[in-house]
Amino acid sequence: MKILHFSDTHLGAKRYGLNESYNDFNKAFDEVIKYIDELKPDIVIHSGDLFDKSKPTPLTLREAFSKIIKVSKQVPFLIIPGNHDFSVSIGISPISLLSIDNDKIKVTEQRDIFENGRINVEKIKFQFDGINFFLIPYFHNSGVLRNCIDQILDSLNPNEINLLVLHQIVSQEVLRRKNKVFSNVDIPFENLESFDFVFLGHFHSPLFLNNKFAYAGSTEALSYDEYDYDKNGFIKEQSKKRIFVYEVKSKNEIKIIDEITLKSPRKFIKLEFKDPTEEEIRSELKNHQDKEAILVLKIENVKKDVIISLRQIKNAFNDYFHYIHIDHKIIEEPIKINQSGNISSDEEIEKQILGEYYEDIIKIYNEVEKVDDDKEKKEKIEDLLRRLRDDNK
Ligand SMILES: [Mn+2]
Repeated sequence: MKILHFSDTHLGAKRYGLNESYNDFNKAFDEVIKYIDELKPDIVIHSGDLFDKSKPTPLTLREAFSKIIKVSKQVPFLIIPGNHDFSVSIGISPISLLSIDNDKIKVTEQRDIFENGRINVEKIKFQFDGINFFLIPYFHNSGVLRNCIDQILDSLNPNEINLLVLHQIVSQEVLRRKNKVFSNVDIPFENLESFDFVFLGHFHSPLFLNNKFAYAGSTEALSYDEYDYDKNGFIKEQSKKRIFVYEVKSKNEIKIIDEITLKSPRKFIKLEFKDPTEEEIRSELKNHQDKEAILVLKIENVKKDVIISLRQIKNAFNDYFHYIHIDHKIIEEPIKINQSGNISSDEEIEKQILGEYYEDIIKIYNEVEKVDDDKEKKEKIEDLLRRLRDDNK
């Protein structure tokens, strides 16, 4: 049996607030659909986060559903809701609409799988060609999840082939790579060893653990840190978005037979700087111009005055990239001592600089703080204020 596994398509997402990014997620999804058509697997697994939000727009719903229904006419489609697909209080996602009157699409929902406080294993188990698929919807509460898994394990027939589809964190390795070392694993993969293979969603980079736990990763990046980058700032080949095709021969022979790197995901370039001058940043950017790429400027130890020039750099180079995302950490300013020998506050320093204009400028500035939703306007006003201040230094 041939299984195609993909995950975390996040349809409807808008990355960095960019309208065009809506299409990026759709394009990646379409590319996967194209491969399903070409590769003709016996079954397709989507391990959660089909949508980015629990209430997708009618347009997002219609586009996704028409494509999945079309696919399901050729091949059974198994899918679980991820944490993005539903709100915990309702326990049901829009995905389950797909399975109404369509036994080629299997969806399991939290709302449907419990009876008298216990899980009804039959509701989450599907059989194809003598192979058992267990589809577990995302659980926010790891206690309930572990309980649920225990009940499935009790009912497992060890002579049959048992495959699990899950949207959770199963290893400290995932938390380490997400920089969330103080969070907890939902269920450790050691507790899942009785399954013959576990198809995972939730973590957005492809990751294998112990030969039988596989995160497919997302099909398009929500954030630049889903990728690893080489020293020139380009995405490393092995961290690119991909889908996996498995062949299930027997309990002990479940292997990848095809691994396809997606072509459509948006390019990212990440340039890192430590305590840079404005000129250093500008000359690096000139070497990397790419209108198709999102440029990430990651800057450590930036001084406050360089932040001002970062905005100017961003404006100057905007047309040379698809988008410029700046991620910076501000360096602590050294303590300033005023004339009377006391430590002077930021407010005092501002008063010294702005002089008689101080009150007026603060008034305008507070107004600016309120127009948070209009970033461009805000940046323009801030720029004007800065110029006014510099002229009066
Ligand atoms: Mn996700």
